[in-house]
Amino acid sequence: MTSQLESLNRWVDDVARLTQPDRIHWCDGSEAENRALIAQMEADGTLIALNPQTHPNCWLHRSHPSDVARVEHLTLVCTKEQEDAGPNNHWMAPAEAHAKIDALFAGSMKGRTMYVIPYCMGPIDSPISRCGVEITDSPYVVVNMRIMTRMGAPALARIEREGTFVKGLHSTGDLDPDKRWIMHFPEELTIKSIGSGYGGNALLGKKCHALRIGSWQARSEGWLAEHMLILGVENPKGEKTYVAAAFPSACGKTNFAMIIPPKGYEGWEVTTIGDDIAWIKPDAMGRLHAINPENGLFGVAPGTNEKSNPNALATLHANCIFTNVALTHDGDVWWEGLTEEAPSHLIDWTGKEWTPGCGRPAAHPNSRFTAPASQVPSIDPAWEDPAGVPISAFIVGGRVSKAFPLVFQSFDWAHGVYLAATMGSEATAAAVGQAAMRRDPFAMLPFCGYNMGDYWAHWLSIGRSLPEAPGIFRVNWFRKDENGKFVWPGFGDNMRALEWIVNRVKGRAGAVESPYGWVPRYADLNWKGLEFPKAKYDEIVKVDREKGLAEAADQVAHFAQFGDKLPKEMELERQLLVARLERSPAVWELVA
Ligand code: TSX
Ligand code: MN
Repeated sequence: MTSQLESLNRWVDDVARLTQPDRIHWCDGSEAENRALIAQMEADGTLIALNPQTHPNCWLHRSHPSDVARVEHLTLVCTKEQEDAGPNNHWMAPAEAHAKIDALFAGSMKGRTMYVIPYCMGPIDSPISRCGVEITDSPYVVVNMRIMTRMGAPALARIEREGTFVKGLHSTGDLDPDKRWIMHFPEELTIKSIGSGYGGNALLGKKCHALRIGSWQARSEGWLAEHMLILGVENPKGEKTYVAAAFPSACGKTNFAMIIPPKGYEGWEVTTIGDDIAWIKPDAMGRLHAINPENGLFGVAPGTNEKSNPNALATLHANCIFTNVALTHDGDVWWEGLTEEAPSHLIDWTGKEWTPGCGRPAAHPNSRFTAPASQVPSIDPAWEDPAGVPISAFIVGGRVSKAFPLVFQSFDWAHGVYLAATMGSEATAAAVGQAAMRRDPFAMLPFCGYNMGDYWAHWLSIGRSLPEAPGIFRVNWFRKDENGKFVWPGFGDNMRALEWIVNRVKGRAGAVESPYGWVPRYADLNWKGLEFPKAKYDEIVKVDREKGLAEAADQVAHFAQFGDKLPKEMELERQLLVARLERSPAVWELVA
């Protein structure tokens, strides 16, 4: 088979000449094709069938033990000018990068089949969606791409119609960590990845296309490609509000995307549009509309359980691929945190016998599930709406044990961009005293395909263009008391912060001005169904002046990295925070 599109055929020919596969297979995305690939992988041991009674059409894959995560030091952005990649990216000149990686691609598919995967990021009929073609020699990548993207014939038809697509070339190579590269050429809309079969390195539609190349395209075309979940909140009156939220890793982003309203919230509903990536574009009226460019979840398994995320668990009953989790004797899967007590015997993620207390984790800490988004019980009816959903608020957050209140609203758009540009999580190291912040601006540090200073300027510019900009909020579910215990119950009860956020943007919730931003008073939150006295609330809202000043001082070095790419507004917002803190009491507290 070949395509109607000359440029696509030529590229496929060039790649085949370089990599020398035995066969070329153009993926049509059909059920029959998927079944044949799975049968082949089951036969050669790449996939292990799970129990068809409890997990129909589900498979376990064990990766090479040295190939279990993204590799940031080998992930490059290769722009003509190094300054365009910025201090937030590893950089190599494009000519040198192509030469280096093409040498590794030479003959890398000998004896193997080369798969050509046309895919669409986002609903096939959405003007916000963008297409790509991934060439890979990994059938595991093909079956994962079929869950994670709209893959096959409809995507190819759109590519032929539009004439443009992002080129992604992937080869498993010999999995030698010293011959592993994930290279991005945003100016050529090209990705090249070799030496890893792991999701983030090999499923090129996700982080590589939808975020790194996507953010580059978004900047030049006037939209946003963000590392954000999208959810809908419907109140008992049937009024629906959509928000997008960015959190660094280990903050429970997928859990928040599928939050179940707690006791006291009868008649409320939260629905899920996406759990990882949002493509957001102003419509003709200047309202921001968002789509989820993905078609599935590629979620971290450990910690997922009936309490933390019942919706995710229910998603995993069928048609899923599990990577690097443990296997039970009856063909079921298990991971740390799934149940309080581990089964008495398991096969661990490397295929070895495992018993509780043997000193090794049964599932790899970064083990994953690949699951169709359509199976999420809370999936929003509009999740495939080609127009996207209107975004009323942005939420950003981090994992901080002191200093930052549970929830607060920025004073304006530029202050909101500043709150997101300085967000991060406390480094959990045992270091005593001052906890250092590991900053992850907009949760985009590993995923922004260009200079982060330019990215903040792009956010400022988008805000200026909007007649009614969404509110920007910062949250922190992780404040601890003097004994190191979490004060806020989190999980479903985060709904209380979410309701306040929704009401704020509708202009019907109160707040007071704190040094950090607008904070809800105790009476501004809905406490129905939860015993949470005001004294406890005061603990997670109060602002310690010295901690705040230390935080603001720590931001100086963070900003300095970006030199003259740093928008003036960022440093001015930092100085305004310092000024507010210097005039506040040693401990700023709510009066009412
Ligand atoms: O995902 C989390 N969220 C967001 C949920 C919508 N987690 C899990 C850790 C991140 C992967 C949380 N952990 C959250 C949270 O809001 N909060 C906490 C901290 C916490 C942990 C245990 C308790 C309370 C708070 N203990 C009891 O509830 C008994
Ligand atoms: Mn992510």
